[in-house]
Amino acid sequence: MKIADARVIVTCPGRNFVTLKIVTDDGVTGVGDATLTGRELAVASYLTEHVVPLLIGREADRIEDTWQYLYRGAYWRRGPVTMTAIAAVDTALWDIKGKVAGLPVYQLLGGRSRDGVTVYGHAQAATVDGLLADVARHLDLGYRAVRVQCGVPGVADSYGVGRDGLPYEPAGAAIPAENGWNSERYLTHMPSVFAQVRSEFGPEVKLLHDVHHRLTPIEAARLGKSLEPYALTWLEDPVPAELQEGFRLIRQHTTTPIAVGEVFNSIWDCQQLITEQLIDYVRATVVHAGGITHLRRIFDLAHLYHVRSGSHGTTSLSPVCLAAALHLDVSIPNFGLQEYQPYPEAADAVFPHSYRFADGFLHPSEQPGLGVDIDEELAARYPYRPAALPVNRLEDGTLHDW
Ligand code: GCO
Ligand code: MG
Repeated sequence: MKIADARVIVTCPGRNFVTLKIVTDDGVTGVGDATLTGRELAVASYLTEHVVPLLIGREADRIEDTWQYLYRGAYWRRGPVTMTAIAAVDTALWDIKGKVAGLPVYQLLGGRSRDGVTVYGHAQAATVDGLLADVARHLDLGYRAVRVQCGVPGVADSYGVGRDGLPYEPAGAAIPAENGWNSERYLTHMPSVFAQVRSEFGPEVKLLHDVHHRLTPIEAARLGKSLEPYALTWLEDPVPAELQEGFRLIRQHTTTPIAVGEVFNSIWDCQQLITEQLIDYVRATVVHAGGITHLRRIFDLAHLYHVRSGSHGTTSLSPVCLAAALHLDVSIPNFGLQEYQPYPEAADAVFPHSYRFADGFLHPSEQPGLGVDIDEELAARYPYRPAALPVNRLEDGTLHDW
């Protein structure tokens, strides 16, 4: 069974998604997500110009060998563009292998380790009252875990808070929007927010919070310590993670669990974080961390060190990535949580899928393969629109992490 065709499909049903579709010589198709928000066309071109020509004529069942060929064979290793492209190929080949075997991909990964995948939703509002209402709404929908983001008085653009209560996952114009930030106001405000959420909803619900890379290690340590009474499930991306040893300082000061990794693209981005037990959850995803093959390697390493998975899963990744993530989530021994932000209708229609949400859990598809596809005709009705993530500045104009 050889690869006969591979094509890259770019579509924008609400936001830009890049999809690789591989077709074998006996007509089996597989899909892989290749979306890298704000840099979509770089991956599309990497795939079209440099990867697709290498795929044609290769054995479709040689997943590991193809992974090594694209990773080692490029000489230039790692990086988000390369690893997202490799992820798309890898994911599509797992999809094909599942279809050929007549099994959902999670069966090829060893079968179920649990009944369902616990997901967390995004509760958010500009004010604490609005936030309490949004947490209540999520609990009514069945969520057992919620990420809590709240506006900060005196800060124009707090991370994670959508305007007019709309879901927050910004990618606006081609030129990035400029947000404003003040860490001191944020550090002062957040403990009172969590105090109110806990006192309103009690100890059962899992509460999470995303700092979105905005603090220094000592500031993050202060935040973690001040939130200890509210028993967070995790504090996410407290600092930018290039400096892995920086997490040691946070660890020395607080027992608030730490999650990190949505921007990681290889096991080398988190090797020290994991082996020195500096984090509790690793948030790498299928699409940005080299596909099912490489992400499983990361989760296996994490398992040895009591680190659990907590994969990124917003609407900035396509339903193809989510479908693939669920097969891993349900099969690995050290699953923690899966992020989930429901897609707008147009995106759901472009990517027909059979995973489903019920009672706070997502359930992977039972169809052979990943159980997700792309409707190419419908996709063509939503042409690519350049859209960038925001940038962030301090009050004196200094560029800060967004
Ligand atoms: C999260 C993330 C996202 C990212 C976004 C970038 O935890 O959900 O931080 O919201 O900002 O996916 O495109
Ligand atoms: Mg995040």
